[in-house]
Amino acid sequence: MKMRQPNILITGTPGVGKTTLGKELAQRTGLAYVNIGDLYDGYDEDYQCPILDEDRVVDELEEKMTHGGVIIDYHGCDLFPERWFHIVFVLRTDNTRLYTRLESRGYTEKKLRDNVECEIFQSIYEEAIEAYKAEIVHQLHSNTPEDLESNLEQIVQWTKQWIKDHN
Ligand code: DAT
Repeated sequence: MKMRQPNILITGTPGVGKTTLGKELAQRTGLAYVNIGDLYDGYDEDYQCPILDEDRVVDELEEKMTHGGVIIDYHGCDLFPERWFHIVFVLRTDNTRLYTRLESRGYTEKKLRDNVECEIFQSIYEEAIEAYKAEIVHQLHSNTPEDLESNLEQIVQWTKQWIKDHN
């Protein structure tokens, strides 16, 4: 029988480091990495903002998620079925650092403000604890390269243990 592997959700405000962490984690664990924004975000010309066809995302990923071993990266979390994930990480970054990271992406003043506010109000964390059992939701500091390395080590360790426990 095929080895069981966990599904991991990496979420948080844009710019907190989800993609950096997710891709490296996939390298180190052999799990698959899926960036929802890159794959599915469309663009609403009228409102000048990204739009996501949530039903399509859920339909298209269902089989892969049932199979297991997927890391999902998205700046939102309540669109996915709760049963998909074994663990949820919400990355958190200090406001000034986040501002600098987003500024270098060339975001407009309004988009900068909206995103930094999203982080200050811990909107994604609130969304995560509404959508998933509190026990599986973990916040991680994502300020420095040292944070990145320590987060990677912890999640790799968790993944190994999960695989041991479920096979
Ligand atoms: P996200 O996918 O959440 O939008 P990202 O992975 O693209 O974020 O990272 C945004 C920028 O911040 C990018 O230039 C890499 C940098 N970065 C990511 N994690 C970091 C960390 N722990 N320490 C310092 N810089 C980090």
